[in-house]
Amino acid sequence: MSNDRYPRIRASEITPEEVWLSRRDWMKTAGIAMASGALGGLPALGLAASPPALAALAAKRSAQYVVMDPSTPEKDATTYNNYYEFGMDKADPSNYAHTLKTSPWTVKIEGEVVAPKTFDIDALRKLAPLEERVYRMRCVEGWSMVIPWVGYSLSELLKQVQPTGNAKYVQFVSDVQPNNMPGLGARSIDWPYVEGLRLDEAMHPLTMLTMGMYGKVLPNQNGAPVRLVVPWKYGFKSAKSIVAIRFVEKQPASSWMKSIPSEYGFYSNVNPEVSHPRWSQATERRIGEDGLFAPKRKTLMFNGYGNEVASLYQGMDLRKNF
Ligand SMILES: Nc1nc2c(c(=O)[nH]1)N[C@H]1C(S)=C(S)[C@@H](COP(=O)(O)O)O[C@H]1N2
Ligand SMILES: [Mo]
Repeated sequence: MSNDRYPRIRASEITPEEVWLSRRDWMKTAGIAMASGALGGLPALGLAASPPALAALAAKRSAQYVVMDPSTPEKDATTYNNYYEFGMDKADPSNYAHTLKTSPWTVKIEGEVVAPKTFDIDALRKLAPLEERVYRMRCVEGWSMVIPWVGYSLSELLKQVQPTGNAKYVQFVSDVQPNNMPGLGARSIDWPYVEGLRLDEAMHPLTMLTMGMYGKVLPNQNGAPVRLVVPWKYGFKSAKSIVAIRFVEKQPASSWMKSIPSEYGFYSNVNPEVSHPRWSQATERRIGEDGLFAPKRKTLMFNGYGNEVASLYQGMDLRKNF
């Protein structure tokens, strides 16, 4: 599949972080309005409204899965987001995602399973004990955060539906709400946003079905009411606002592979040795901690989760399977 007929992705989406930020700085300096309403033609949906208070979501802190790095300030983790259904600017999700309708909410488990089931969000919150896990997260754009998530291993849910012998992969489907998502018009992605994992990756205990962060339910901009978190892969694997989980036999489509297959592979493991075709992945900027010109951190293989996950890829060429 070729992508060269016409550019489907806007520059703001694909430029490395530094370039994008300096462009924003330039726009600020030049006095160009930064509100998305002015830039992207999005309606100014309640920009003045204060964010709704989020309900607490109590969880026991995991004994196993807490990284030592200090957590990213909540303010940064909830205002610097990628959620393209709400626009492409980092501030768009926090400005616009209050229109996301998160109740009622169900997640369908379907495909190659003996017992297909639909769970509503209350059932999901009660399905297994909620844990707080502090994970390192790394976006393919070159920035990272450390986030205290609330949820449990996705395997707790998947094992309840008994995958058949044909199930080799799992696909995750985000919601599409045409009236509530001002970013859908961009057409850079073929909605709904979809992602996929191999079955053993989906069943790995680190892979988390996530319903909260910072001790509260997920804010809409972070993927309310339920999302995936896969800490050893680039952030785009962690699909937000999931409505369906499908067991499939063949490697499923993922939105970024469909958009730009030459740049985004199925595996998307964090790997400092495999550069993105247009920028290095050797280092990262930790959001909230470092200034734009502060020294960057070295990116770790599998985002630092090699002890846990390297065995999943034994014998695979991780340059080919990027
Ligand atoms: N449905 C959906 N899920 C998504 C995205 C998106 O645009 N739409 N962006 C991905 C990307 S690129 C990243 S880096 C993370 C960001 O998660 P955060 O905003 O909670 O940090 O969400 C991922 N999940
Ligand atoms: Mo990302």
